Amino acid sequence: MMNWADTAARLRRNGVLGINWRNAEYTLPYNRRDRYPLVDDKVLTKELAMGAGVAVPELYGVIEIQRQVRDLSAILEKHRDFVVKPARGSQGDGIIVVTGRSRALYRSADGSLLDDEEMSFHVSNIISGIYSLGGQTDKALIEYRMRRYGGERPSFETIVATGPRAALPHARATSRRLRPKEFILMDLGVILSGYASDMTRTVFLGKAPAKAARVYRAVKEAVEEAEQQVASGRTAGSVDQAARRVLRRYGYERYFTHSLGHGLGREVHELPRVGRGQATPLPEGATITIEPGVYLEGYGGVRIEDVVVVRKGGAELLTPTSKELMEL
Ligand SMILES: [Mn+2]
Repeated sequence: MMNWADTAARLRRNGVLGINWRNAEYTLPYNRRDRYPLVDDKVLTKELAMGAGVAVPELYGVIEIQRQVRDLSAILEKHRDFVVKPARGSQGDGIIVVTGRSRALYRSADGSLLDDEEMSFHVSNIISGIYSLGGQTDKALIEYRMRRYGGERPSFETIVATGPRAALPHARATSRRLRPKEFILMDLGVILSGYASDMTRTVFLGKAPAKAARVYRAVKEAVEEAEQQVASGRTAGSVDQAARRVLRRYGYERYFTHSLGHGLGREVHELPRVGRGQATPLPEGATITIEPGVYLEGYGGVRIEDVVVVRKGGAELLTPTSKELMEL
C-alpha cells in the first residue's frame, strides 16, 4: 500500500499541485470577490470566455423559464451527445451527461435511459432552483447588478430569504437551497448620488397554491391601501392603521410584526417613523417606505415594500416595480 503523505510529498516535489493548494495559492489571489457572480452563472461565464477568445464547448441552448421547457426536445433533436446543467449549480448537482441515443431515448453517462418527459422534468427542476447555490449567490447576483446599473453600493445588507426563512423579517441570505413551491423574499437597497433606496418584493417559485396566493393578496392590498392614505398632514399612525385594517380582514394582522415603514434619505433609516401610534403629521416632501408583511412561522412570509414621497394630495410612488404576484 502506498503511504499517502509520502505520495503527496513526492507529487509536490515533482511539481504536481493538489486542488486545495491550487485554489489557495494560484486561484484565490487573482479572483476579486465582486467578480464571483460572473463565474457562478455559467451562461455568463461562457459568454465572457467566448468574448475573450477562450475555447469553450458550443452552447446549444439556454432555457430560463418554465414555458421554454416545451422547446427542449427541439433543441436536443439535432445533438447526440451533450450536457444539461444548471447555470448556477453547485458541486456538479443537476448535471446530466448524454453520450448517445437509443431510438427516442437519451443515454446518460451512467448508463440510464431517459425519455423526453424525464429530460423536461429534470430541466424544470433546474429552473425551479433545486440545484442552485441558494440565497448567497442570489444575493451576490443582486449586488452585482446594482453596481452594473450605476449604484454605488448596497444601502444595507441585501436580504434574500426563501421558504420558512422568509418568515424571519430580517433574515440574512444563507446557502439554503431553493425548493419548488415556496416564497422568495428579496429586500434590497442601493446608494445612488449619496441617497439610499429600499425595496422588497416577494415572488413564488412555481404556481402558488390558494394559501400562498391569499397571503400575497392580503399584503398587496395592505401596501396599496396604505399608499392611498399617504398625504402631507396625515399622521404616520393612520397610514400604519390602514395597512393593519386590511390584514385584519384577512385574519393576518397579528402576523405583521414590525412597523409599516420608515423615512429614508442619506441614511436608510431616518425620521419620520411610520408605525403604530405615530401622531406627528407627515411632512410634505418626506421620503418614506411602506412595507407591510405577513410572517407565518414554519411556512414563509411575504413583504412588499415601496418608497413613496409624501405630497400634498397623496403619495408619489418612486418604486416602479410591479406588485403583481410573480410565479417563477
Ligand atoms: Mn425598509
